[in-house]
Amino acid sequence: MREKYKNFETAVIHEGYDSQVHLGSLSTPLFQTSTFTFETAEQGERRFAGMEDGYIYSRLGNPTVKVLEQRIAALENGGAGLAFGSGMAAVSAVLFALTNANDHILCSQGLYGCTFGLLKLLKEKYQITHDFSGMETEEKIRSAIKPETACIYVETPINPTMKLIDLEMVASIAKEYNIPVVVDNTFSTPYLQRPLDLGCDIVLHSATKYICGHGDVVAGLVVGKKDFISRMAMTTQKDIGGILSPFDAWLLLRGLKTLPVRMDRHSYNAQKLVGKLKKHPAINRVFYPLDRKHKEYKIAKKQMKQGGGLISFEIKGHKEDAQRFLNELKLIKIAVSLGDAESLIQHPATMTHAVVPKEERQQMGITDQLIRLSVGLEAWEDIWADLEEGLKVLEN
Ligand code: LCS
Repeated sequence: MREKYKNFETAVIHEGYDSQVHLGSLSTPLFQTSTFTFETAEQGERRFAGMEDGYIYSRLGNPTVKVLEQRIAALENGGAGLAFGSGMAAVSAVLFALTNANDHILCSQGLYGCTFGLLKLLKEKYQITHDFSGMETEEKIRSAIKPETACIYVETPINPTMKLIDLEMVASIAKEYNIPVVVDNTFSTPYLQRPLDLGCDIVLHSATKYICGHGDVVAGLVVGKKDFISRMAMTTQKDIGGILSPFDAWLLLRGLKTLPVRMDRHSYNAQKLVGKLKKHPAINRVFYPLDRKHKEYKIAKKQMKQGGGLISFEIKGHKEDAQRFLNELKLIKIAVSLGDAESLIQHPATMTHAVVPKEERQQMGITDQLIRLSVGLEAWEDIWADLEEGLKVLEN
């Protein structure tokens, strides 16, 4: 892909759109329509039969959404893309497409809370089982693969522990067994990490986060080989129906243009804050991919361009101390979600990962002391001043 625009920073602005076929409109036109008219009944028949290209109904495709799908496909270096009404709509459409009743899914040791919830649902309703693995070594991956393993599903960095998975290693083993590897690339975005280039098969996003970047859309994106994406478009998207609205696609196209600039700034701010947090006496441990002390620093170096905008850290004390600290913050907002211009902070054990039973949560590394910070685009000095002031409550 990306033959048209070699550089990411250019593709993110131009890919998939030609202003000259839209009356010269610089901004992608918003096709805010549910349906498309046919010139004749015969034309309608040909479109439904797939004998003629053209739009039919916005659940089956929309020109504004299409630009976004082509753009993300190019940025991830994949064959085709598909947009959804939320990250979870994207995750569920992919898992429904890849599995049958009684199959097995091998997962990274740690996943976003609702993805965990979806796995539980698949198990209860269709006996689709799953296992978690740290995937630290080839042996660990091999021993976790079963004859009925239908896919390997990983987040890296993992939400919210910031643990990493070696994508090249997982992909090369999965190839031997002919098992597709799905990567949730939400935390990194294609600017920092491109799983398909490392041999993985499908990449997905909660586009609600960095792809949007402005906290005003809930959306999901999937990129993979053309035939897989076409199959999904006609089954687990068309018939389950979790599509993206044209207006939200338009907002995502606008947000996406500044992705590289934003990610550079998020990463820079995060690096500065990691240095400060590590030295603070009220903090036990800090987790950030490109911190030299990170357990999987080598993996981060190998597969990530920069460390991104998420930091997690453990405070000294108990759950109540974590909550007292959050309550002291003024600039940084207490909120789930991430990847916005505003710095956001949350307590995973009682918020994003509250649905995960305590024992499994602890196996994943989500303690009551763990806090996740989504570093915004503000001056890092102001973010640090707020953190430092808030941390004082733990010193008394
Ligand atoms: N994958 C990851 C890694 C996520 O962090 C999220 C949402 C999703 C998928 C689902 O995407 P959504 O449907 O919300 O667009 N993560 C959230 C979080 O950490 N805080 O709030 C939502």
